[in-house]
Amino acid sequence: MSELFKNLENKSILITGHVNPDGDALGAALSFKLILDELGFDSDVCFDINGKVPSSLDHLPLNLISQNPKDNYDKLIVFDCGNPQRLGELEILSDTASEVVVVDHHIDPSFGDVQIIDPTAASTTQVLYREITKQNYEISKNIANCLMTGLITDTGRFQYSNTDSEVFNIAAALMDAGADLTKISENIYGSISFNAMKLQSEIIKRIELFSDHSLVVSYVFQEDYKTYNIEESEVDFLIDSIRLVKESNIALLIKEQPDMSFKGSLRSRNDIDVQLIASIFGGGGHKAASGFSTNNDMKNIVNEVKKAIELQL
Ligand SMILES: [Mn+2]
Repeated sequence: MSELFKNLENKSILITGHVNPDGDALGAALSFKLILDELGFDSDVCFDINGKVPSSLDHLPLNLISQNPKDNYDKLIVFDCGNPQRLGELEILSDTASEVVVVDHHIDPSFGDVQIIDPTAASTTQVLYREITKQNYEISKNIANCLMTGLITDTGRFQYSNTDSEVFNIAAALMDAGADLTKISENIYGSISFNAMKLQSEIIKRIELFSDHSLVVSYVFQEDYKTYNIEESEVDFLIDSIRLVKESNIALLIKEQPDMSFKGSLRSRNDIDVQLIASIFGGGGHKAASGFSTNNDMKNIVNEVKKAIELQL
């Protein structure tokens, strides 16, 4: 029996994942919520979310997310989250719970009484899928859509180097279970609002190429959200536009925050490990995709990233 399905009786259960959850964290948490509902176990799903979930993920059953978690839970089931700080405001609940189960594909998660972890897996939904099949649990169409969302987003539509034959086998099984690949892909990658498209052209105008480091950088400022009347949660796709530059291997998008600090998104398409680069700012993620927050200024961020690239050349 999968560890994930043990000790669920008579427990108050919180299902959660990293702050500002992406398609993988949401897909894993919501599919597991649907399973617990079907099995008749009570649970809450809650995340620390600044603002809104991006509309590119609104095909997921976001209505299952509760806004107000209880003060404490017996058990936390945490998806796609490498350390307790990444739970944001919910971190306290991982201290008070008597059991924390972590299901993840980040390298070496630093917490969890039970860890179901495979850093070689492409997505957390892939790790979760294996546990579900161990259980011989039949996957419904809704669950298949949630699991597929994590698979699509964390493999960049089955294109990143983490895409292996197991990923396609799981995707095929999810299609058999009714997952709507076309609808999910359209919502995630083919539905950019007009304003966001205009903002994209501005971000592309600002792009800089540092040839010596095969690095492209662009910037999003607070002012842009006003000018283009767009939510901050709607600009995550911009990193995918700038990373297309042929002369670059590393892409960096620097986003100004309301408190004048900055967030950085990093992508790599060669052996350079952007998790190592993000870690100099206290951030993290994966080898090919990572992020960080910092109070450093923009010039300093670019310089630090260049230095970190040099160390890996
Ligand atoms: Mn993930």
